[in-house]
Amino acid sequence: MRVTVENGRAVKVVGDPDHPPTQGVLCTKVSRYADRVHHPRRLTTPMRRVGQKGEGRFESISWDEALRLAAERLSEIARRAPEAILPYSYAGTMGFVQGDSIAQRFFHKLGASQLDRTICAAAGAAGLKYTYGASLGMLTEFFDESEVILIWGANPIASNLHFWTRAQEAKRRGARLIAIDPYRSLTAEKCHQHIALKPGTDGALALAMMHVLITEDMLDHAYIADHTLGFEQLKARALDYSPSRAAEICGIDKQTIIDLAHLYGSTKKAAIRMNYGMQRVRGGGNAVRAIACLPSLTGAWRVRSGGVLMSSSGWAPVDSHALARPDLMPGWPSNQPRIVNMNAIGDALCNPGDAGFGPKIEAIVVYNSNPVAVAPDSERVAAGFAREDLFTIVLEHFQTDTADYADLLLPATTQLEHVDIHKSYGHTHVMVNLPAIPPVGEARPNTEIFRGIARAMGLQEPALYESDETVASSAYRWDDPMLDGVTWETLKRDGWAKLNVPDAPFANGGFRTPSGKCEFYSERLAQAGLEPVPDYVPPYESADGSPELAARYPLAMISPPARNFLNSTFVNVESLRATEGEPHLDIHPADAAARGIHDGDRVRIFNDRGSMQARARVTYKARVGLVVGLSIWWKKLAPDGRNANQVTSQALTDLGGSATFYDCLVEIERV
Ligand SMILES: Nc1nc2c(c(=O)[nH]1)N[C@H]1C(S)=C(S)[C@@H](COP(=O)(O)OP(=O)(O)OC[C@H]3O[C@@H](n4cnc5c(=O)[nH]c(N)nc54)[C@H](O)[C@@H]3O)O[C@H]1N2
Ligand SMILES: Nc1nc2c(c(=O)[nH]1)N[C@H]1C(S)=C(S)[C@@H](COP(=O)(O)OP(=O)(O)OC[C@H]3O[C@@H](n4cnc5c(=O)[nH]c(N)nc54)[C@H](O)[C@@H]3O)O[C@H]1N2
Ligand SMILES: [Mo]
Repeated sequence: MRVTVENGRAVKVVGDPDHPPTQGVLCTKVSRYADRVHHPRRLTTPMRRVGQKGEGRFESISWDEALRLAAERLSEIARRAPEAILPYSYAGTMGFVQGDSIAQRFFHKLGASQLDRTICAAAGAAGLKYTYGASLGMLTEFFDESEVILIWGANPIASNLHFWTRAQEAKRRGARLIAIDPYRSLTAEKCHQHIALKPGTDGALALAMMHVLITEDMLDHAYIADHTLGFEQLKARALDYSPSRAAEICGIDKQTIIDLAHLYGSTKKAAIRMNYGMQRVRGGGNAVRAIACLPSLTGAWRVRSGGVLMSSSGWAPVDSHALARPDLMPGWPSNQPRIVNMNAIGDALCNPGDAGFGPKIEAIVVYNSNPVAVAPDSERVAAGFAREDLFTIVLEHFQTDTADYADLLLPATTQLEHVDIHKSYGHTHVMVNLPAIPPVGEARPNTEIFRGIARAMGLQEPALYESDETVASSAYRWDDPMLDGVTWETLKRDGWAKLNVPDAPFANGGFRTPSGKCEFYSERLAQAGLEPVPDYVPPYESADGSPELAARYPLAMISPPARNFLNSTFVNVESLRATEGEPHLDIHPADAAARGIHDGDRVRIFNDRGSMQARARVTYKARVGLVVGLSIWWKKLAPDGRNANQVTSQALTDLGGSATFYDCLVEIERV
C-alpha cells in the first residue's frame, strides 16, 4: 500500500502496482483507509469510564494516569491469581509486531490465562495440518492457467479480490468456474454454475465426488501410491457416500454431484479455492480434510494450476517463539497457565460451568478485536462484559461496541502510524509496514501501550522493552530457504518479498505430515481419539443433527461478511456503511410467503439465544430453508442495536475448536 501524505495527513492510499499478487489494486474498503485514519471519531486520548458499563461515557485522562490505573489493578490481580487476567485479541491487525509480540510477552510474563485464537480459521487449519502437515496450498498466481476452478465456501469478490482477478482471467481463457455455496453470493452469480448445497454438508459432497472418481477409476494411481497414506481406508469411507445418499444430505441433485466429479476428474488443471466460509460449522474440520484429499486422488498436484488453496500462511518461516516468547510463562513448557477458547468468551466471563476452569476472570485486556460485536452468542458476551467486578481495558481506534464496556479505553495507532511485518494467508509474499504519518492525537502503538503498562508495574524483563524494529526483525527465520537472500534490511527497502515456494509445491509429494505424505488416514487423529479418516459430520443445528430444534427453528442462518466491511472494521466509515445501507436478511420467496413476509418488511430473527431485526429481501439468492444476513454490523449502528451474533452459538467445530457461526437455526417473523 502506498500512502500520499500532505502536512502530516494521509490524503490518499493506493495499491503498490509492483506487488505481483495485488497489482496495485485495493479492495473497496481499504481504498477508504485514509477516511478511517482521520475519521472525526478517532480516539485521540486515553479515557476512563464515568458512566455505567456499556453506556459508553468516558472522560479524558493523561497517559501517565491511564498506565498507573492499569498497572495498579493488574498488579493486584496478578499477585493473587494471574490466570484471572485474560488477553483477548484477533484480526484487527494481523501484523506480527502489533499482534503477536510485546502483548504476548507481557501476558506470558504475568502468567495470565492464554487465549486460544480460534474464531476464524482453526477448523480449516487443523484440517490442513492433519492432511498436508500445515496450512499450505497452491499459489494464487497460477489459477489463471486452471481449466476448472471450484470456488468452495468462498466469496472472493467480497473477501479475496486479488484471487478473483486470476479466476476471471482463467474464465476468459475458457476455464469453467463453479461456486459451491448455499448462497448465491456476488461470486456465485458470476460463475458458470452454482451448486447451492445446505450449509455444513460439504464433507458429504466431497466424499460422494470421491465415490464417483473411485468407482469410475478417474484416479492417478502412481500419485496415490507414491505420495498418499491410507487410500484403502479412504476408499471404504467414500464408498459409503453414494451420490444419491449425498444428494439427500446436501439437498441437491444426484446428477449434479456426478457431473461435478466428472468435470473435476477430467483434467489435472483442476484447482479448488476453498475458503473459511465452509468450515464455520460443526463438521468444518472433517469437510476441509475431505476436500483437501481430492487433488491427491486425481494427481492435480502434478501441475502448478492444480491443487487446493485454502491458506498459504504456513509457507512463511515465522519465528513465533522469538515473537511471543512463551518461555516467559511460569511453568513453561510442561505446566503452562490455562487456555481459554475465545469462541466461548461469553460463558468464560459469565459462568464457565466447568469446575476445572479455575479462577474467575477478573480482568480482560482487549486489543485488535471487537468481541461484543464479533463473538458468537453475543447476549452472553455482552452480559459478561457488563459484569461490575470485571476490569476491562480496551485498546482501540474507535469507540466500538466493546469499547463501550471499557474501564480504560486507550487510543491505538493504525497501520499508517506504526511499524509492522506481515505474512499473508492468500498469497505467498511477506511484507513490511513502515509508518507514513505520525500518530494521530495521542495514539500509541499496541506495543508501546503494553511496554508502558509493564513499566508502570515495575516488570524487569528486557524482552518487554524491545523496540518495534527489533521485534519486527526477529519475526522470521531469515536463514530459512523460503527467504533465500531476504533480510530485514532488504525487506524494509523493498516493502515485500516473494517466498521461495515451488510453482507446483506437491508435484513430487513432500507434504509436511509425519509420514511426508498426504494423509488420507491420520495416525495423529487416531491417537487423539478422533476419527482418522475424513467423514461427514452433520451440523449441530439441522434436521439431521437436532430434529426437535429444527421443528421449532426451521431456517438455517448464515452471516458471512459484507463486501464493504472487514468483519466489524469500517462499519463506522459513513461512505462504506451507506453502500451497505442497513442490516438485511435475504430469504427465499417460498420461506417468505409461508410467513407472510414481503420484500422490504422488517423482520425479527430469533432463536433461544436471542434476536435481531433486519429488512427482508425476498430473493432466490437464498436457497429454500436458508436465510442470509451479511455482517458484521456494529450493534449501535443498527436500528435495533443488535447484530447477527445475537443468534449464533458458542459450540465448537469437530477439529481445532473453531467457531460455528454458520451452524445456526432460527425462525423469522414480521415485525
Ligand atoms: N470484504 C471483506 N473481505 C474479507 C473479510 C470481510 O469481513 N469483508 N474478512 C476477512 C476474513 S477475517 C476472512 S476469514 C475471510 C472470509 O472469507 P471467506 O473465506 O470467503 O469466507 P466467508 O465470507 O465467511 O464465506 C464465504 C462463502 O461461504 C459460504 N458458506 C457459508 N456456509 C457454507 C457452507 O456450509 N458450505 C459452503 N460450501 N459454503 C458456505 C457463504 O455463503 C459465503 O458466500 O475474508 C477476509 N476478507
Ligand atoms: N456472525 C459472524 N461473526 C463473525 C464472522 C462471520 O462471518 N459472521 N467472522 C468471524 C471472523 S472470520 C473473524 S476473523 C472475526 C474477526 O473479528 P475481530 O478480530 O474482532 O475483527 P474486527 O471486527 O475487524 O475488529 C478488529 C478491531 O480491531 C481494531 N484494530 C485494528 N487495528 C488495530 C491496532 O493496530 N491496534 C488496536 N488496538 N486495535 C486495532 C479495529 O479498530 C477493530 O475495531 O469475526 C468473526 N465473527
Ligand atoms: Mo477471519
